[in-house]
Amino acid sequence: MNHAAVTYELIKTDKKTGARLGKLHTPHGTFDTPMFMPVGTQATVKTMSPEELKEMGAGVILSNTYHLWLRPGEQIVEEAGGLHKFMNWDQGILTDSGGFQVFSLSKLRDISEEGVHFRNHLNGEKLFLSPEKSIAIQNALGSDIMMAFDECPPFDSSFDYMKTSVERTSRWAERCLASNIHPERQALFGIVQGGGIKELREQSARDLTSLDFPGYAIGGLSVGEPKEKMNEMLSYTTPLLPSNKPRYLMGVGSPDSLIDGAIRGIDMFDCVLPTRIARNGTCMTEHGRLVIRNAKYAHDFGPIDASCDCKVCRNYSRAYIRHLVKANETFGFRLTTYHNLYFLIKLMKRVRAAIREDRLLEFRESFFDSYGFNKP
Ligand code: PRF
Ligand code: ZN
Repeated sequence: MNHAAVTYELIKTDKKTGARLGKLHTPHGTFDTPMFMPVGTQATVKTMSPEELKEMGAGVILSNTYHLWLRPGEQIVEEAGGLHKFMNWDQGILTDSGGFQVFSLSKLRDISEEGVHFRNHLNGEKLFLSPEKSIAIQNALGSDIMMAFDECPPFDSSFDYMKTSVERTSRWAERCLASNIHPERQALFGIVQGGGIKELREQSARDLTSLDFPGYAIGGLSVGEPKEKMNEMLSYTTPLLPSNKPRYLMGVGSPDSLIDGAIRGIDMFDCVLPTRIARNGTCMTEHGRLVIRNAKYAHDFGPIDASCDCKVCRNYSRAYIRHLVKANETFGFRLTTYHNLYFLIKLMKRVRAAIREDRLLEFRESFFDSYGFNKP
């Protein structure tokens, strides 16, 4: 009997690639992997109701320690009975630790061994976040999967800075593990850093795997480096991680990177991309990105994507959605968001079917051709 909050069941490894078919068992359900997790930064996946998320097949959603700590405050979420009850979501929730958000949202910050001093991006107030504080907030939120408090340095940081940072992130990871008061119902994942430097990725993976986390994330990628570099680092890093634990690539959600990540043994992904581009009227389709504001769709009464069977594509036209988006009507953004999330959730289903049927590389080839990634 395994009493860990979250466990990974490996069903099949693709012989030609490193891709894995598996199941993630959590206190709020079991989810097929590889999977894409929609982002609900402020305890809502922007414009979507939990009922819609369930209907489209979302399993685990992501939320943010940093945002919920500042507003409404984790005590209010705890008083509600935890984040699941607060937002009426009975499936999985993963919370990011706040480290990455401090680095991306706050210009003024001061990192020390103890933690990070910075200013609230909403009102300028002085704040402090540490491994212990991040875990205390995540324990109060009650997420199924908590992330360790890490530093994600710029990709082009010097070797010396990157090494100092990786070593501190490892010490922080140990402090995070020691301060989790609910290990039986909240799993804590470690985050491998090391930028584009193999030696440091190896050091980071070695440090973290020796701490025996129930899952591992790969952080510090998709931060502006070329895609080839990200794939090279993934090919190098995933084999350093134990095969009986889930692997999560943080902040990656473009269709090509989801497929290329799965090929390299990644099981979980999250990204604001599908929801963010939806809110400026960009849709993901089988034939690449479609900018719904474009004049050429004014008289187009066909669906966003003829090969999509989502409720938006079954009921609403490009011309109608274009009108709503141009008129800044909220309903337009709900429709594009629903379609984009459905598209990525279905893409992961297709990836899983391809792994099951030993045709992932062939699927990659035909999807890339159709989406336009193979164009010269
Ligand atoms: N660390 C954390 N969250 C993240 C990242 C990271 O490196 C990234 C990098 N792509 C996205 N979100 N904690
Ligand atoms: Zn659709």
